[in-house]
Amino acid sequence: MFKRTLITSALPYANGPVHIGHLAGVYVPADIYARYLRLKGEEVMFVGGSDEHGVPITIKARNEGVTPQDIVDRYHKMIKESFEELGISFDVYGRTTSKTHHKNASDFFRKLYDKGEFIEKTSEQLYDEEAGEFLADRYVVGTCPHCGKDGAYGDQCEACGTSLSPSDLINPKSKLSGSTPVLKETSHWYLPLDKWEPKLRQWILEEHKEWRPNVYGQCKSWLDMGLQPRAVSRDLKWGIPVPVDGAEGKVLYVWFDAPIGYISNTIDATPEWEKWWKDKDTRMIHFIGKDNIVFHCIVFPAMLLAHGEYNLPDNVPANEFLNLEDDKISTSRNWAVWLHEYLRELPGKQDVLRYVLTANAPETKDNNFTWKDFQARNNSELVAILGNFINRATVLIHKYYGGMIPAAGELTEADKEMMKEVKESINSLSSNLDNFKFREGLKDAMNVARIGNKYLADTEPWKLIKTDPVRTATILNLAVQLCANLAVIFEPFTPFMAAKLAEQLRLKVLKWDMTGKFDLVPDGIEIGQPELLFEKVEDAVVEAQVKKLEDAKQKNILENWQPNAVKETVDFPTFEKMDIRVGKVLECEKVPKADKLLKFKIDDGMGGRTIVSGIAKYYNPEDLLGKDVCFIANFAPRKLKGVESQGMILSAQDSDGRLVVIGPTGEVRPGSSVG
Ligand code: B3M
Ligand code: ZN
Repeated sequence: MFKRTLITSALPYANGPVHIGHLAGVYVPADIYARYLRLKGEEVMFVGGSDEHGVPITIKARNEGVTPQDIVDRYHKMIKESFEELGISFDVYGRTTSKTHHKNASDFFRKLYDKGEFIEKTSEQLYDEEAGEFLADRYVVGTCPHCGKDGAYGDQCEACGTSLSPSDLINPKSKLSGSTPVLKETSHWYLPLDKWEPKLRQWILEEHKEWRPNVYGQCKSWLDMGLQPRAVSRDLKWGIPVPVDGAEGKVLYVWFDAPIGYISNTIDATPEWEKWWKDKDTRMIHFIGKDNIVFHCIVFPAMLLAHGEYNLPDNVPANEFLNLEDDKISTSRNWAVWLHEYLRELPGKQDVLRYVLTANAPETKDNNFTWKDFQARNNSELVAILGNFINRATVLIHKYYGGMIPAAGELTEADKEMMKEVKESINSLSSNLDNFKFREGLKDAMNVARIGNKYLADTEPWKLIKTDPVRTATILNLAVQLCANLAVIFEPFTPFMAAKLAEQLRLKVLKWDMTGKFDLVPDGIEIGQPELLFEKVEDAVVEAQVKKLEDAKQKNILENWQPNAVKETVDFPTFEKMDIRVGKVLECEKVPKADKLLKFKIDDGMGGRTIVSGIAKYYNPEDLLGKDVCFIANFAPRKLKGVESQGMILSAQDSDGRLVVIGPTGEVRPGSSVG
């Protein structure tokens, strides 16, 4: 049996703010777990911090013309403050530019170096001759050798997810100067992962079959492919210098130093840090997103094994990804809900975000966040079920008893049944939280509120008060006890609401072993005034958020628009096959039941023809009346929504996707050929 739990959550890169994808994937579940264990009275250390090295930070600094230190100072502060405001209850939130971390990561490297755990290898790597620098990781972009998409980075193709080496890229280009890099020899230290493969295999594949299938499966496929030595140093200026003579200009690879940051931050948190990392009765849980699995399950454990003194993680409950309005969250496209903006624009709604992200947690597959769902979950779950029950119970206590808790009389079968159901839901909740099933756990917690609503609806104390005050007192006493249970079980999910409710019910502490009990609020005490725990989210609020996203998307499209690549060359006879003419619009109307289509009657100088065109979003039927347009006269006729279209009207597509009809700039007779 373990005595304590060390919880780590991935260290976000301090090169930008955090968004809902990070929260749903890592920080909200980690926080739920930490709060749950604390409620159970367990010894917990919840470690977070910023990852302040790595190429994304130096690229951002270069783009803005500031130093990498400026960038990490700005975002570390912003991330730390917004986590606090959301109620992420880190015991320590450190940073990898701290003195402690520099020393600790250097010592770690040096220990492995002295033990002979590294191999030193010389290889040819991409070098930017203009900038005079090697191009590590994201300093180089090119075409992905796997999916053929442009814009793949030196460490990963974001289009297909494959991890890459800079030298894998086709047509590599330097991000520093834009030039084509050359190959140049350089030497680096490598951690031979192959040496640790049998141990890792045994540890994960045999001893941790309970890990989530996505995590276990990814580890298995890595192990089955065979592990290779992995470079742990880079030729870069920003990072922790490699602590070896003759290693000038080389720093620790960010993925070598960052996980050591978990240890460094623990050192900063407590002089007793070693018990959290080395005692066999401590267990460690890493909360991460799926893109970090290999580093936390293979690379970092191999480092820990090579070091020899540290524990390996007991579980790595990695989440899949959260999409936003059915599209991949993307920092570069600004397709995200940023935490710091959410906190500013929807003040006081921390619990709602935590609730919605948990209800939609991407635990077993990618999931989707939409503002409509956000509103629905708030209004029809938090307000209508949870808030409503607590409000009804506490309002009635105030109305009938001036806020004093009435004593319960004899319990009926219905009371006992209700209490049994509550206990069952809470047992299921505990078991789900123990197994990192936060989404299911939240359903159990909500079920307790549903049981409460049903209990009041069935027993109708507002009617009974006139005929049976004794029975009414029992019902409302139990209802308040149920509210007290809700304060405890919702604390991990919605801590702000739980704290308010606890105060209202005069509960001094919340502990998990209070759950399932119905004597938590003593008879005769006076409870506080009912407060609105959740408020409705109005349409205008979510509409404004959706508009903000759409505006960002539009802006991004406009900024990144590029004309299409020119098509394959054609000769004149091929071009001439296309019979383009000028025609005059005689009539135009909407095609019924087709919101994209307009039906045109065109004077083509040959008796007229009908053409259907998909431009109804951009023109009203009367807009083009009397106008001259160009159309393809020998386009094979086709039926669109039952109407035969005898040609195609030409239009240009603007950068925002809008279609603009093409016509002659001067007087031309209908039927004239274009060429
Ligand atoms: N900063 C990568 C990421 O945010 C990285 C995590 C480090 S955890 C030690 O995906
Ligand atoms: Zn690719």
